[in-house]
Amino acid sequence: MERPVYRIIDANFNRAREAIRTIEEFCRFALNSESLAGRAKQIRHELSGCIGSLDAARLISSRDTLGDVGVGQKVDHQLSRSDLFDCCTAACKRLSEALRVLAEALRIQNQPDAEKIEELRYTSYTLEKDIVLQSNTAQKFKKVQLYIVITSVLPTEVLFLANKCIAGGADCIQIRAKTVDDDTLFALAVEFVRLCREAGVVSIINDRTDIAVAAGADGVHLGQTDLPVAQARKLELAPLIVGKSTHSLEQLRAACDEQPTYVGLGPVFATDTKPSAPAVGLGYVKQAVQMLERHGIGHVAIGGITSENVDQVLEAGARSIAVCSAVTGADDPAGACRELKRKISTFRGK
Ligand code: TZP
Ligand code: MG
Repeated sequence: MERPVYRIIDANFNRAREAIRTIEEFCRFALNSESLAGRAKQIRHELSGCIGSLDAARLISSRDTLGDVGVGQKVDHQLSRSDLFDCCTAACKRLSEALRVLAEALRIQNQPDAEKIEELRYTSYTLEKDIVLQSNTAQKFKKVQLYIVITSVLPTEVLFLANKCIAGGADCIQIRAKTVDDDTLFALAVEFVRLCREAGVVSIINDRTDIAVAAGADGVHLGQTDLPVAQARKLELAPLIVGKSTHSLEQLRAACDEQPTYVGLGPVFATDTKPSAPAVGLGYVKQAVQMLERHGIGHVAIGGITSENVDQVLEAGARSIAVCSAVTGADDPAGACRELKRKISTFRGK
């Protein structure tokens, strides 16, 4: 191969390796995602494997940084980054550019390696997509402190309560209307999503990924017998928050493998809203929060929580609190939300 070809391969191998390392560090340290970091690592190793089959001595001897006319050439904003996500996004773009150049240059003499690099380019596009979806939904859910579940099946009541919860400062609201016809639920969901969006409140639909996606909701909440998380994700048209209920450590471990945006932990206390489920207790909340934080997955503690006992749940480590009857059954649902928010803020020392 001619020297310029070696120079191009050397430069773009370095560029790609540095970019994939930046992506890996973001997945590992910012997203806490073992699976995304593992996928980035795999790309890094496969890339090194491809380049390793070339003549390493010739590659390095062809390097001429001092004589490179491109060194130091900058365009406006080339180096401006607003946050780590921005760094990762820039690295994803740089990675695909470098892989494309590598494939073109390798094609001159080494068709199998060129093909392999092309495969890596496509693998990296999917990785970029999954990183963006995960970051976007995790960021949105991180802001949720008070999550209200509305179980009514009467559309006017659902919208009335949603308005009250918004006025009271709820950060996220879920519609849990299990016995409503699809057309009615869809129309309700559209109106509910509009209300929530205008107020900057996260909107979630229980059970029904199809309705959540069709209505443009921020997310769907899945129970143990609903669609698996991966299948729900196949339906998303925009980043979709996916929540998963758990009632035991065994279910929690399985949920960690599924990588939802957040996991429901409950019922923390026995509750008439879900009478069939035995209470999991505060010990479960404590253990689960620790395990989920290690996996970069959010959580919400749910079940029998009121302004009287919310401090115990916060003490156990819960950062997001879900409440149904203590708000929706209150004479003043907005006031009940405000009181819960006040307790959460006081606990956090704000
Ligand atoms: N999942 C676990 S407990 C529960 C759900 C949906 C019901 C929570 O309702 P409440 O009235 O806040 O106890
Ligand atoms: Mg369900």
